[in-house]
Amino acid sequence: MRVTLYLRCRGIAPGTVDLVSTGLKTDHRGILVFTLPDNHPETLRLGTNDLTALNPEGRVPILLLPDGRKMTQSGPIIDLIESTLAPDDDITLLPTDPWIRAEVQRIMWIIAADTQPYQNIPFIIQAMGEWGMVKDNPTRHPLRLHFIRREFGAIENLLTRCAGKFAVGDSVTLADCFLVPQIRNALLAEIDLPSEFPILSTVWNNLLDVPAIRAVLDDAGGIVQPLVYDAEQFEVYNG
Ligand SMILES: N[C@@H](CCC(=O)N[C@@H](CS)C(=O)NCC(=O)O)C(=O)O
Repeated sequence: MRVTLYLRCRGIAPGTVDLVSTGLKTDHRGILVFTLPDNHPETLRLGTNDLTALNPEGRVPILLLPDGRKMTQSGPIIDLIESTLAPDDDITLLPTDPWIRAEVQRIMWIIAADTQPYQNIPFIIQAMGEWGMVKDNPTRHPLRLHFIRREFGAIENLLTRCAGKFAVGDSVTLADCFLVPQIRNALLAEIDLPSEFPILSTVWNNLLDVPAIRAVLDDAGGIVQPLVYDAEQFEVYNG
């Protein structure tokens, strides 16, 4: 979703980057596993729908270049696409001023490095089932709530100085593209944004008024992150 938000907010012409939906399967723990889509030329060429054939991490997003090279990780993918575009000072999602640019990147890194991996539901399900972590509802697990609250608290503090209408100033930046999916996850965890993180909540409401962002959220199932594990299979696994 970070990359999709970037593409839409940057106004990149549809078709410049084709978005391909992955397939999905569920493993014995109820964890959703991304697969290569049936009948995609790359799936047919590889003769498997195992996503690790394209990305050894088994994660999305993956950017396929026409010459066959593949890039992974949302930040470098965005960077690579941006480097192919003519500069457009009207739609810059990464400001040129060094300090403001670093402020944007700081929020991106807090989300990508310090928040998302620790609240990732597959990781939480595995830690409960295999490494003795306290058992609880995966979406509201204390570990998940802890990391979202800890890092959103830090971001709220930063926003007192850098936020305008959006996370950094009055234009949408990559900081917002990284925040949006994490906020959806916080809403799935039933975190009360307005009372716990009022500035972040105001920024979120402003982001929801941006048509490009609303369109991406609508395509992805709404404002709240939909459930991303098979609850029945999880019950069987978790006992
Ligand atoms: N740091 C990676 C995170 C990618 C990531 O975690 N993607 C999720 C989907 S939103 C995924 O593929 N999860 C599957 C898994 O964790 O096995 C990035 O920014 O691209």
